[in-house]
Amino acid sequence: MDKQKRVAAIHDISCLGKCSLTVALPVLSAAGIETAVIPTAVLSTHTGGFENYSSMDLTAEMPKIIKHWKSLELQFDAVYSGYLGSKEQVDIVCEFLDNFKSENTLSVVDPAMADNGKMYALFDSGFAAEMKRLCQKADIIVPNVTEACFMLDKEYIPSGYDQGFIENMVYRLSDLGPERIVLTGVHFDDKTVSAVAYDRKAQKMCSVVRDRIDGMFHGTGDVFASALTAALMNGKDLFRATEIAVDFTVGSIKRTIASGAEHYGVDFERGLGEFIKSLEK
Ligand code: PXL
Repeated sequence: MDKQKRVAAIHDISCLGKCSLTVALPVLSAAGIETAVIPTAVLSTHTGGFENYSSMDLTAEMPKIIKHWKSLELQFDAVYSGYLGSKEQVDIVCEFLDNFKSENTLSVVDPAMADNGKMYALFDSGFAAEMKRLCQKADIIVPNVTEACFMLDKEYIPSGYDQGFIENMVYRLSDLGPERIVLTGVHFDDKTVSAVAYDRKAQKMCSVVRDRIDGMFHGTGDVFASALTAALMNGKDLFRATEIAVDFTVGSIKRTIASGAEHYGVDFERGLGEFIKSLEK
């Protein structure tokens, strides 16, 4: 039997709302991956669309967890980070990569901080420069178009851009350092949404295009990035992993709509079976 893969997932715990660690953990675990976690904060809900949420910052705890892990001489096949609460937490994750990233460790950074042209509630636009520092150290980054615009100091355009605009954006993101980019939420027109994956070494770019579904679905960035990481850890190449992650995310949105329930995040759970089957193919 192959050695089991181990991933360090560094995100917040939003207790309700299905994002960050409450998505990363089940998705990676279902994909057969041991998942160690460094929680960055505990919030009663995520900050998108809820009010009066509680929030406890865990910045002070993070170095203690990392110090203990160092003493255990752990090795990780991937380090997967997402929502970080402050510049200090970016510094901690950068240092974590310096300490734990070996030749065989993949670093996946989802610069979770913005969507639909706006930074999330607890950030100002200055935070994009901090996140950019972390992206510079990553092997793969998974920004949406808003996050990419903030990191590249580009004006956000919601839709209708051409292939050249997006290609240029992807090349500039790759110039920051990461060899592979997966840009999400790309609206080439009003009817479709694409994920654009680029592999600099292979000099290849590929778009996974699906029908656009209207509405705001929180946590889909985390569902996507977690599924992508899981697929890569299961030996899929970047383009197949992107396709698997897109279909898992789209399926989760469709189930959420079809069940008509008041949704606190998308129904990814009932797609896990099919997701695992797609990893086995
Ligand atoms: O899904 C991104 C995310 C993660 N964590 C928290 C958030 C958000 C998006 O709003 O608020 C706390």
